[in-house]
Amino acid sequence: DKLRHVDSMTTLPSRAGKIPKLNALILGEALASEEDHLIIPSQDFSEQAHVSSPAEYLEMYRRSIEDPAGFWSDFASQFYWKEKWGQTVYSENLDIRKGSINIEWFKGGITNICYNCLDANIAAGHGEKIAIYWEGNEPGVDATLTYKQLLQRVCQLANYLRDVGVKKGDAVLIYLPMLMELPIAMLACARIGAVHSVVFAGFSSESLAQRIIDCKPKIVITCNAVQRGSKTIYLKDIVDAAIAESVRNETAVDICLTYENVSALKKESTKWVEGRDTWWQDVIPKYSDTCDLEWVDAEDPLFLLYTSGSTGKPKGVLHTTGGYMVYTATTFKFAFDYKPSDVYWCTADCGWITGHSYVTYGPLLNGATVIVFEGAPNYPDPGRCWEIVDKYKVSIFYTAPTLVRSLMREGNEHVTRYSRKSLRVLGSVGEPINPSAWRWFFNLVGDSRCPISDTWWQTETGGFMITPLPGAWPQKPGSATFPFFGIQPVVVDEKGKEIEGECSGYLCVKSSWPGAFRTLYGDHERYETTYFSAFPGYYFSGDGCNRDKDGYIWLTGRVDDVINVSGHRIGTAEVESALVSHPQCAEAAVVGVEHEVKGQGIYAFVTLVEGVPYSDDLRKSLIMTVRKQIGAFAAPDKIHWAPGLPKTRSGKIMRRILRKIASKQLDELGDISTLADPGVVEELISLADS
Ligand code: 6R9
Repeated sequence: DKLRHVDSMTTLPSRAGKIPKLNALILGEALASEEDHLIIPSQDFSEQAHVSSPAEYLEMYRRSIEDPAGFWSDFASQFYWKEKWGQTVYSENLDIRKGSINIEWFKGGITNICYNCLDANIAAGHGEKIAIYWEGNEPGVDATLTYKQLLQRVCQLANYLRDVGVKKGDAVLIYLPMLMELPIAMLACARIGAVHSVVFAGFSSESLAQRIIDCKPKIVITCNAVQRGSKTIYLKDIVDAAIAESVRNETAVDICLTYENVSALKKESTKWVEGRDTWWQDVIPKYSDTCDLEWVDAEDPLFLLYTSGSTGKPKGVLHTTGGYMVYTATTFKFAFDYKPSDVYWCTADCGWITGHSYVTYGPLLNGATVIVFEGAPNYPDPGRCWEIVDKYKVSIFYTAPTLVRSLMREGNEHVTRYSRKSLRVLGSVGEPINPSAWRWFFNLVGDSRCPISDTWWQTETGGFMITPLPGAWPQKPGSATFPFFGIQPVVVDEKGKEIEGECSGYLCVKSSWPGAFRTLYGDHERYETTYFSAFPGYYFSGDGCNRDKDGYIWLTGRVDDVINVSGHRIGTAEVESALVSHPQCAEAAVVGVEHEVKGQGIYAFVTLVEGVPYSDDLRKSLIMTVRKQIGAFAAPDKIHWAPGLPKTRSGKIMRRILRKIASKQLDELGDISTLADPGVVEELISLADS
């Protein structure tokens, strides 16, 4: 009976070779073997799902690979296009050996994503449906917006932006916490064809300045302050410092539009620069609540989002309009089995890609009711999430493994005192979810009733790449399972050769998909070298993975110099450059170590300037420097004093050895004979706990 859904499966042809084999017989064998712990969706769930069985998935998947143009055109046609795209639905070159990397979808199609999120849903009769339930930091502080009201708010801001001279293609920088004004600002930009660049409001003034200098926005949108948990963060002060720094770098910001977030701080105590600063509440309500659209090409830019890479300079990932729209909407619908009656909550902040694609665009394009939560998930107590779930009858709950692990430690009673019976689908994103956290999430939070969509994707991919379809797949705790429609993942070895069957290697993708990023802002060459040169012919994700005998994919984490702390990407080089900017730090090498709650923690080896003694105050001051330069979330968990670092004779730091020392796997140090001075290893080990 357990094999109910596992019908016939075959090997399929594809655009560029074979697709991974999904073999029914092997899956059958796996079911029989104890160690795989397959979790089968209930018959009730599967029967009502958009995709009910592996066979149904395969049929759609086959079409998406054999006929991507037809497949994606069908989904694109569900949206409003002022003019349809041209003859060529997509064009792509992912092979650096054949010339410049180039991806285009629906070129020539004229549309507007804000129109499709709002006006189109209102035209379809959903104007009175709740678009956003806003839940403030303090329980009991909340607000709602219907689709109609949301459109009015978006239009007022869009009219203001136009009025102050923001035009199609101009960058607008948004530095806001999770207020309704954040998605409103994003949509207002989209409405007039401006390119939003949201910076997570946990970044420091220096990180913010770096981004302002890179994208040169006409205007910065922020608020006076925000209350997160029991802490108050004065965002306007951070923006003031960032703009001052930008001005020193010949980048002026003419306008700083500041929302008065009264729940956090009184207006009078906010510092003000006359002529530059404007209170949102003083100007925006005066504008008309209807606003003409700027129709844009499918390939016109929608937004920039900075993300960490393996060098110190953040990368401005650029997404365009049409493909991103079609892709976020379609992935949202299928991966969460979304139905119009659902209430959806994604705990991510709009400062990250998850908040772009799956708080804002994907859900609103589907006409969904979305929760926007300003606060911290453990404030005032660790039951807050489930209180919110019960309050709004949340049916789809999407979060990160780090939150699951931290709540797990607080005890089950914080969960079980709430009903949670509205929940139907759970989701996970940001890092691999370890099987024990998966099981707690599934068994306790979801009462063993709700499938978990463990969605693997990246800022660069725009939307889900590898994800379960709840209702279709028997799940294995900790595996992201199979590719979404149209995605052809391949596992390659270090020479870039595709490996078949059960294996481990580097995760690449071999053809484009509508939601793919098109370039790094202002640096197409870096785009090509970072993502398309390591393994020519493929997009390289930077992640390692295993594929098991049943074809399930298991992500194993980054293989480059990026650390994933609580689902936030942090480049080791960024932290190192912050550390060495400290006057008493001569050199630094940063590695990731396993961390019980955060997934990975930041472990920094630090060499001090000659003659400077190591002290606890200095340690604190080094950590403070990183907090100040990047943000609190990037603060090292451990500073390890290193009189010398293990280097090769050519001067390269051997991070492999540092990783072993950091994780105390001293019997796995490997060959250290190639080091210029093997003695430093002993010395480092002896200083580990000092
Ligand atoms: C969406 C997002 C991307 C990196 C990615 C990978 C890790 C994300 C994951 C996952 C395992 C998952 N990652 N989701 N690893 N399973 N379900 O997080 O984007 O911030 O760009 O990070 O996060 O390492 O390469 P982004």
